[in-house]
Amino acid sequence: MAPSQIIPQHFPSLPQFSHFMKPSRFEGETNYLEVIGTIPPEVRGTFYRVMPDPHLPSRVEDDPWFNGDGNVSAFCFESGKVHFKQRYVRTEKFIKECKSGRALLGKYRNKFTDAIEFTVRTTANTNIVFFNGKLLACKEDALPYEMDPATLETIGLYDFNGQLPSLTFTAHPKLDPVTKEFIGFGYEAKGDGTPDICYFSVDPLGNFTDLVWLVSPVVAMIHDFAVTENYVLFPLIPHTCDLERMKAGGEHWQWTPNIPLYIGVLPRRGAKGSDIKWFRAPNAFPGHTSNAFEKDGKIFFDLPMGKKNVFFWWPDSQGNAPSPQEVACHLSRFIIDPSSDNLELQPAEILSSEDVEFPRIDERFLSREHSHAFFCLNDDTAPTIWPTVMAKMGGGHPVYNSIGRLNLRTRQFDKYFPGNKHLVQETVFIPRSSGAAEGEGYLLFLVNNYETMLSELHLVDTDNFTRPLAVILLPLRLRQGLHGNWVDDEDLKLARY
Ligand code: V55
Ligand code: FE
Repeated sequence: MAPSQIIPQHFPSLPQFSHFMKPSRFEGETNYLEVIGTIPPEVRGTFYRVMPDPHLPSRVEDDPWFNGDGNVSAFCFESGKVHFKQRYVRTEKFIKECKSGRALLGKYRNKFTDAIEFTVRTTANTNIVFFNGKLLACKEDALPYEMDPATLETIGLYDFNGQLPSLTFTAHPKLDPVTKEFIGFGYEAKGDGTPDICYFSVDPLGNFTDLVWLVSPVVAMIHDFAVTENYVLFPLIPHTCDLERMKAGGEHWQWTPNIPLYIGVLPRRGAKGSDIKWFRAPNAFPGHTSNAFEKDGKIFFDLPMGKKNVFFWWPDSQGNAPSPQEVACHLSRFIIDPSSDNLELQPAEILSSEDVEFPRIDERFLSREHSHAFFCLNDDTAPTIWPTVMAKMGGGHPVYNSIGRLNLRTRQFDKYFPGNKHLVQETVFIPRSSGAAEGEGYLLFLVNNYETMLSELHLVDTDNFTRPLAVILLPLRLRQGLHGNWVDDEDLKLARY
């Protein structure tokens, strides 16, 4: 790709840029969204979520969904009303491309294909998390960008006041609900293709208490992780990186079916890098983590897993990848003895036969034994009118038509169906009150409506799971996003000194 390459001023006719997936590219605000039903006044706070949303046509014709610019939506719930705001993260990439009026970034996580040299080339497009008064837009290839929680203005890169030496930071940090510690890591932490992992723990005042450098057995993607009271767990997705391939203009990631699924287990406190144990299971795709906890000296680790390459747009060395329809994930449970020297894991137990991903729990139980999990669900028994949806869907993203809830004690699985021309995005769980029982509260998620080609928010009471309490209508279409979080008004006040 020559730096002078002429880029068309329209998006290519490819699934990831078409129909509902046509970049939304909207910034601004709309107050008093239309509400059908009622929003309980005790639902007070802001739902933040982020979507990859290319602000300009890319230099790479078949650019994957994952490479779009982070565009952050905020839905502020106040006295039963909802106000909407949306703003792109002002990354170095976004700012420089705005100035030159054309795309400058090259392929996903391949700096050798860029038109110019960036200091930081992240799109900050994967998650938006709140910790200690800071709102952080995260992508795993760089440090997060801090944003103003009220205005969504970008403040700048955040390195925990100089305490984080890693070049990267996960998009899935965890908050221990008991100790209020913030736990994170970066991988490829010393640069592209390096096996170094930087694990760290931050106290509630923002001071680092643990920082451990680890070495990964393979340079593989570590998208999500899990924490228990005393351990951290790092599942490696068997997509591996090769710097030489990148220099030749190839992909950062290649599906590698001949390596095991590694799960690194490290004590959370006071550990050295050599304390990590890399447990092994047969090759598989570990998805997002649901939760992990300790019981009877063992670690229970729950996560949806797929047999096939879920990131089908990054094929194996032969160019092989499954078709999107072949990919399915089932909630699975590893039981790990952290004291064992036998690193071969027993096969994971399949906890439910439903096809699920994007697990969420009542995060007041994160790292402790939980009894409920919520998911995006692919329910092939539901009456979705697939020809209508498929014709307008675009593509290149996961497809889920329902929300699921699994009770881990009874194994009962409940389903919420948003409508027959609708798909769902990731849900968040909102406790009914700070003292409410586990799983008692509300689910809130975006719904893609393929009849109106607009977005909606559905608010569902966990006590009446099959019907929405409120449907909140947006006057615009928000393409498929990744992750988001509910931030309670009490916590948001931390940001308003
Ligand atoms: C994921 C998403 C990313 C990424 C790496 O969902 C992994 C997984 C939106 O970007 O860069
Ligand atoms: Fe993720």
